[in-house]
Amino acid sequence: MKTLFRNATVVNADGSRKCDVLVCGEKIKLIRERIEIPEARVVECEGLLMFPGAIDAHTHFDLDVAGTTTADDFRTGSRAALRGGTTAVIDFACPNKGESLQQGLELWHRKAAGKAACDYGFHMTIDDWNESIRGELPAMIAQGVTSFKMYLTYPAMMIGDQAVFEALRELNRLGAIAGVHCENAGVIDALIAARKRAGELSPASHPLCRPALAEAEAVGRLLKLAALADAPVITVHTTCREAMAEIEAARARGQRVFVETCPQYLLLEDRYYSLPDFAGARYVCAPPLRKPLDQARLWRGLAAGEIQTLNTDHCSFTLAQKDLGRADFSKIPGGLPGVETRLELLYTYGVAAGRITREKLVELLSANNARLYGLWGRKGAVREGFDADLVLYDPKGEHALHAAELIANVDYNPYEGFPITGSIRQVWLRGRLRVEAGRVLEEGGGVYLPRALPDLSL
Ligand code: DUC
Ligand code: ZN
Repeated sequence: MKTLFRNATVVNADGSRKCDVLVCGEKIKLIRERIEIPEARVVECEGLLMFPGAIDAHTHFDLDVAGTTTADDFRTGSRAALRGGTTAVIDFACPNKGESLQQGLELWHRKAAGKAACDYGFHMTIDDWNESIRGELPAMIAQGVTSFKMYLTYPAMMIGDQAVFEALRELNRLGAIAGVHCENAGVIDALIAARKRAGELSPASHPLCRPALAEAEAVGRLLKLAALADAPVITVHTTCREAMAEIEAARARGQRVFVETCPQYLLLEDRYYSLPDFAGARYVCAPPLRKPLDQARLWRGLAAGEIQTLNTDHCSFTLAQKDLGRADFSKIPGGLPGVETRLELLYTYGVAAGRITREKLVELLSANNARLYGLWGRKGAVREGFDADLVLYDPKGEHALHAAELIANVDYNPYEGFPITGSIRQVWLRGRLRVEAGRVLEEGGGVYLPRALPDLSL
């Protein structure tokens, strides 16, 4: 099957041009100013932007958290991703306590296989460190898992300094990389205990127990461990000025640090935790939402290339699930939905608002994720030979975001009522039209993406 996209404004990280794009089967075959193929089906793209499919390198589908399971599994989460212009996700596989990485990987394959509507890969969580886990790393890499996750918080998941140091060193030796959740566990536990003793049990306590400095302390510690290990590292869901200062200092020492942030840290604020009627619970996530000055710092970081990727940390819960913490904020399952709205939000509040260029949008959502996570050559650009993962974006018109329209398995939208500039007209996955005007046309169809080693030349 040949499809000819006519008169598209193709936007890549390295520039935009108006041209025709020929897709044959699953791949982009030809990009030229004018292409004539009489037998091809023609998609007229005049007035539309063509972005490469977005990659969301931070999702949590079908994950057990705080005594419950995320509302979105691979079926609902990946459909929502596709509807939002994301054609590939990288989800965090996590072995059950005491099980091997291989068992964790097989568990995640079972969760995703046959259900995913977009393509998918896995990071692997290292929540324990011993010779057996060290010995499994080459097999993970051979199976296309080339990035790993470690936690400096959450008692059930976190590992100590020696483990982080040794793991960073070993991953670097193998050419792989780790993303690390940075918050100081001891400080957080002490602050939670104090709030509980004082009977301050509402969601308003949540950000007070996870202050920006507790994140920055862990970022600083991680970056020093990474310097000692002589290893590159990724700080995931980075939220605040203090953490950015630690990153600047590490880079000034000559370290390679890759930084991720998320739309919620750019667009939502910590004052939401004090909303009446337990509404603050819907914004509980870790790290928590911060202040407008932090948002401004992150926007500046995106524009200046200090932050390389914008992913969602999609970890959705229904309002009934958030209610598990009605009597105690520390029991509210942490996480927000976001996989469905990221592209439109970044287009609106980044590109249309003049904070970033449309090429930067592609860099943040597609190109850098593809390079850092070993998908370049296949994903991340509208280029000859790459997968025909294409988003046709109509920059005209306005609409507002509403929970009722989301197809993710959630009954609220953290961005309720946010105005959006333009809209996603179509989403193509490997040469197949999969989303049209907000409707997902087919179930399933996503394939596993074994990933190459990271390209650290971003
Ligand atoms: N933070 C969240 O809010 N949810 C999932 C995991 C995490 O780190
Ligand atoms: Zn996460």
